[in-house]
Amino acid sequence: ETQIASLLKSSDLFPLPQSLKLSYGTAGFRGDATLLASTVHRVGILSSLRSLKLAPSTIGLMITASHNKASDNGVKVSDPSGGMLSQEWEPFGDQIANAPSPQKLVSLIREFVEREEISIGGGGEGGEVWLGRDTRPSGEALLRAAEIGVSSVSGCVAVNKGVLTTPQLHWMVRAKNKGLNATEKDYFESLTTSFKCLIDLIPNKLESSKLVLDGTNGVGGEKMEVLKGYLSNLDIEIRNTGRDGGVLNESVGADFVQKEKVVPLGFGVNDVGVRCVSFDGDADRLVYFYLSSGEKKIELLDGDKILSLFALFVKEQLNVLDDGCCRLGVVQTAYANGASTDYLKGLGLEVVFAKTGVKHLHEKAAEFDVGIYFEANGHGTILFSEDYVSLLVDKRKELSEGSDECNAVSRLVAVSNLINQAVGDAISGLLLVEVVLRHMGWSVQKWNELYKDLPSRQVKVEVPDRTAVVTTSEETEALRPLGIQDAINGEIRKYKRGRAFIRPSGTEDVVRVYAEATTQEDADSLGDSVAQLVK
Ligand code: 16G
Ligand code: ZN
Repeated sequence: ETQIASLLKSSDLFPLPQSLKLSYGTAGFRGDATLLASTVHRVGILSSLRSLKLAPSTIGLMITASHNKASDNGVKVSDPSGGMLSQEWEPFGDQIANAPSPQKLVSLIREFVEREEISIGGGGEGGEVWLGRDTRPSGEALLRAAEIGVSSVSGCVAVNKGVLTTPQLHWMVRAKNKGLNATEKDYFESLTTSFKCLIDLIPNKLESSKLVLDGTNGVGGEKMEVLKGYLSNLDIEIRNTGRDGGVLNESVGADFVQKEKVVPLGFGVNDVGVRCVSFDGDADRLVYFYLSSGEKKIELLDGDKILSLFALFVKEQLNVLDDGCCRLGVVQTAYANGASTDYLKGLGLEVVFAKTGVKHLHEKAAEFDVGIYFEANGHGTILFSEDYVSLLVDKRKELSEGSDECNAVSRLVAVSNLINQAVGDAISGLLLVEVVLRHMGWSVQKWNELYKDLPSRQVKVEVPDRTAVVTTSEETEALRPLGIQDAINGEIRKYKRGRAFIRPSGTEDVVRVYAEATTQEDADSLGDSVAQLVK
């Protein structure tokens, strides 16, 4: 009963704003920051319950709205593995976030606690929630709301980890639950150690050229500056750090660069030919680019191209080992450029497709010994199964130091330590791209030539009810409205190498159309005619 009183008391502090209707979408809850205190407070409560349910374990709670505008914010939860909150708990998240009154909220919590058999304050293990936030001005107050929510569940403590990238928090939560060193410093040290190891293993090291980072005026640029202090082997200039008056995500960052295909603010004619990279607002996405002429238009190296580079490198190491027993797989979404899929299949790789949203790709990649996944927008990582890593570590003991096989094994083990095993991470992704380019002796231009993207077009269509569109699990075909897929197929057939699909957005009230063909005119025209079918 004191528990109920405590929940009621803390919920009274955070009334639900009128007309707020939220759903825990592909990226947690997001919205205008001024409306989110009650949501974040309630997600604090949810995180405590999750921690108690899985006791003893630590849960992560991240306050960020990623690539969205600076005045927005959001909240998402990391499970003990460092992965996204289990989908089974999302409906409960929706229910409590929308509960109209503290009384209703408490009764929903009571019901849930009973059903899930969560023991609160029963002398068992306590709960622990680690909190992080990006650099948004609203973050500090929202973090305070989360802390109050977490501690209103008896036996649970909130630990404020301050400003972090999303992948840093996920990494720390994962490490903590594995009983490993789990501070931010440990994160930087783990990355730098494996990066240096990979650089040392490069056979013919050439002088490397400068890399320029667009930090999107957010947390990623700030953290890269810290990391720079640990590294002697990386020539990097960091722009858009947020200190020079720039606004978070405003005409800068990975989302802007990937969607608009133009240079971010702070880049221009002096950068022609230079290797550049953009992070998003919470540094879980990266895309590379370069200017080929003095204009604003860029050559984009998106998630698909990063995936291809990684796949090539991993495959090269596996070939040295002649390791037929390693199941290497790649996971893409329907948005992957058709040319990238052809390229990967041409390498002899197994390519599978997942629904849009990191959790779906992650799940499929985890089925392989080594699973590489990327969304075209730049979110992705490489997952190594624990069994496969121990097999490698054992194997290394039998190999003679300095042999090709030994080096290949060492590279794979170092990659598994460098690349974030919890979620896509712009910082570790950047370090791996830099290693692989140096290993291959490639410029960014040379890397771009792996394959040529097919021209594509994306259209969003506003509809009265986007849930009327239902797709297959890979989102490549529409099952509803009835007959629409036949009509889409009819349009596709009119174009050489035509491909198109529709899907309801998970983050906006629209239906998205993607179209691809051999020329930009054809891709545009296919996109427009499919959009007409949706209207
Ligand atoms: C979210 C997803 C992202 C996906 C995007 C699609 C996470 C962490 N983020 O931002 O992966 O590409 O949604 O948005 O899962 P849409 O459904 O509106 O097209
Ligand atoms: Zn992000």
